[in-house]
Amino acid sequence: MDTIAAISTAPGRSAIAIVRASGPQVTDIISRTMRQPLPERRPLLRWLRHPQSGERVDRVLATYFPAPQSYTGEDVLELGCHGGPLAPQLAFDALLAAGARQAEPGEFTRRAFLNGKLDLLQAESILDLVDGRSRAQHRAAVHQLERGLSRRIEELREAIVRCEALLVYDIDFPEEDDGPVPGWEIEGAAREVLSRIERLLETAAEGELLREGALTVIAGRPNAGKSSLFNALCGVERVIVTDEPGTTRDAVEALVSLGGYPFRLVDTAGLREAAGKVERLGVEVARRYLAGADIVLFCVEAGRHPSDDELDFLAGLEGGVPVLVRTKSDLVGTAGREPFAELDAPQVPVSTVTGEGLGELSDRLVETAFSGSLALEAEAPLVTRERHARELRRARGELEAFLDARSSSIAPEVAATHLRAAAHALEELLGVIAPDEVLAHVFGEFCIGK
Ligand SMILES: Nc1nc2c(ncn2[C@@H]2O[C@H](COP(=O)(O)OP(=O)(O)O)[C@@H](O)[C@H]2O)c(=O)[nH]1
Ligand SMILES: [Mg+2]
Repeated sequence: MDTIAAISTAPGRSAIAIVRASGPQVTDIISRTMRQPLPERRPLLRWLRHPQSGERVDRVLATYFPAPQSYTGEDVLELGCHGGPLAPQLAFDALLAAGARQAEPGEFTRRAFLNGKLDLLQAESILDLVDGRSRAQHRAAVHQLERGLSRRIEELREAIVRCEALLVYDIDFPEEDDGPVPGWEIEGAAREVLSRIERLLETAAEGELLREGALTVIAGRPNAGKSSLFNALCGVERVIVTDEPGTTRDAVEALVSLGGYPFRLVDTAGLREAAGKVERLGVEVARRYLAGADIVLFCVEAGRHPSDDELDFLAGLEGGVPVLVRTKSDLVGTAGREPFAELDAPQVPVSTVTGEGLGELSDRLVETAFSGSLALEAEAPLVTRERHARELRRARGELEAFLDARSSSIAPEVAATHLRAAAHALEELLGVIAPDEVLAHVFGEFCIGK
């Protein structure tokens, strides 16, 4: 095993930066770059020197974590050096000159995983913590780091292994019809695991949304107030707003956190040139996003009744759930805010001038996109990645095949192979068994230094 090093903090001007190394040569690197040895697990100020020239590189806060009590489970050296474009780079160069090599993306965490410091689900949660941009995603990631999902998967796996054990008994003593384990008990246990897997799979769609953000497409007639709404929800002046219809040239996308939940907000592209159906109706919409939309925020000025064309557009929506925004509510009195009886979508009067209704709108959006996670208790595990859903579906398929086999005349030895395969899928999910390509995929998403 060689020794890796990386700058672990983001580049740019900053008070401090962290540079670290992990591997068997760490003590050697310490003696080549510092004049005095470092005690274990106690940060001390030291001059870091270039191993060849002996030149002082930086005064650093150096901590030595001996294996196995470190992030990676190996010997680790962590340097808090000065930030900025140059100082961390020079400290890093000194570590390379002393025998380390540049770490691959995610290699520290990969080593932690291989040394049993964390399982694969925890490793993924670290990625979510680093990338997280909403409170809800952060909460799910912390829970996953605490092994919330891991524990649930382990329980399911153990339950399957128990079924296997009961079945082995059945195989060994087939003539004992009324032996200590009647067949229906094994099948009942398998059915119970199956339904728990299904419940977990039900969280997958929203778990994915928590990571990706709910795709929310703003639509409506030119001048309805779409770009103003986009800006108000983003909290910054980003999109050009004018009285001139059709000024938004391209689709604009922003990831925003509303009520602690992530939304991918999309404002309308200029569709003047592409005269499709939507255009003929006089409705602007970011069409290339529409098919995948989770929510369509439809803007109609307060006090104006939606035209038949607009109602047709809403009725023709295939994917996104409509939420009607009665824009420019500051321009009308109470009569102009009356909800349209013929629409059963949520309807919210909003003014980007006074701020009226923006809070209520964000509540409606959270309810519309994340009703499932709102209903879950805070500690319930969520399935957050396609990889998780894939392995759970595989386990589900094998359990179904097992139950089918048991209800036909298939030999118990053959039925048992389905239980083994179901357990195997959950083992891959945890990373107990981790094929290289799975690891490459998981850790390839990390940044260097993590
Ligand atoms: N009084 C008032 N005017 C608004 C409000 N929202 C937008 N407007 C105005 O309506 C016009 C069109 O807005 P814009 O956001 O560009 O509409 P878009 O074409 O749908 O993107 C601009 O003059 C805005 O200043 C609002 O809440 N109250
Ligand atoms: Mg616009």
